[in-house]
Amino acid sequence: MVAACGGGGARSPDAGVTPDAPSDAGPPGCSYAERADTSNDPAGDPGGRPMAEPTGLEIGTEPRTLCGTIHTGHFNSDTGTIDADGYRVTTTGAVDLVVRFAHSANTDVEFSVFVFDTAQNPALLFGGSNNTIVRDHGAFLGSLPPGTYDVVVSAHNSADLATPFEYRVQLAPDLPTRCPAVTAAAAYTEAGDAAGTGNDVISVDFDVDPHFQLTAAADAAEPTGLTIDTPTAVRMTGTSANEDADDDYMDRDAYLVRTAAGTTELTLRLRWADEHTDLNYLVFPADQTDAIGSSLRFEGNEEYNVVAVRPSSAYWVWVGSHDGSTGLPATYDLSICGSGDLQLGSP
Ligand SMILES: [Ca+2]
Ligand SMILES: [Ca+2]
Ligand SMILES: [Ca+2]
Ligand SMILES: [Ca+2]
Repeated sequence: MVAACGGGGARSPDAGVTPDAPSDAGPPGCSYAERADTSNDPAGDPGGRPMAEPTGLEIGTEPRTLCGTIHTGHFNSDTGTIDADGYRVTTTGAVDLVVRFAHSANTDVEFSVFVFDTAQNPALLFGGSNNTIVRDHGAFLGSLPPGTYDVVVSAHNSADLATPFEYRVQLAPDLPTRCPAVTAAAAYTEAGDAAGTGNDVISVDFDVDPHFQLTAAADAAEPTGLTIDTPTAVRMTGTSANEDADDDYMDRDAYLVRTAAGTTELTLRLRWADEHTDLNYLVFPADQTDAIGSSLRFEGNEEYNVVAVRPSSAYWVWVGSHDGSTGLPATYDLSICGSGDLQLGSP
């Protein structure tokens, strides 16, 4: 029973065995392999009786990997869709998920994974696309109540491609143990903010375009010297000062970190004490102002999200206290975990 999924290099090391894997699991590392491209697009031509493929997979209990191909030859010029592939899955309990995807396109395409309910007019529940910088893989979080869902994988472009390409989508349980807050001593403590706003770097104002801009000041991201690898999570700590910048934020703190050679994804967990303080974070490629990741909730005293990154690269992690925050100055802890969990196996 378990052999169908064994031996793949693409699975997370803690994936364990996969009981009840369907016999059509396909290549190593795949829990299910696409079978019916021409009819698996739930938004396709009704005359073709399209429907998501019945994978028989339960998700949320252990990592499940869907393997498929973005096929060519049925480009939809109205929507720019190269191919869309739907997969029907179930959950028996309420689940928190981390969804990862990777693909092998050799040209720049928009690649998306969306999760819908199975109503006659399906509702989009959550999903994600490749970001503007990291094009070949991505990750996002979502939660589902017990039920049946369609995972729709799609790729968009201005024209059809010359050649098809492979992809993998992993739906893994996002357990509290995956990236818990680090309780060990901080590996880095904010250093450059004592005399004002020396580390602010980016102004965030949703009333102006672009929303993210370099500040006019001669400030700089703090060079933490930290490299985020996959075995060891790091903790950083800082203070959000009671200091009102001329944007949507009070104090803003930017930190320069690097990713290790095997790190393709970061999970960031930002915590502070007072739930009336509203701290947010953003992730930018170093020296750029296009954010590739964020967590911008308005309630509670924790922000938590994942962001796809490139290995061996430099990033700015920016932490700000939103205007209207009370309880400043507020100390905060930022735990960052690196992952290299999903790689596209050799096609
Ligand atoms: Ca396909
Ligand atoms: Ca299809
Ligand atoms: Ca600060
Ligand atoms: Ca600052």
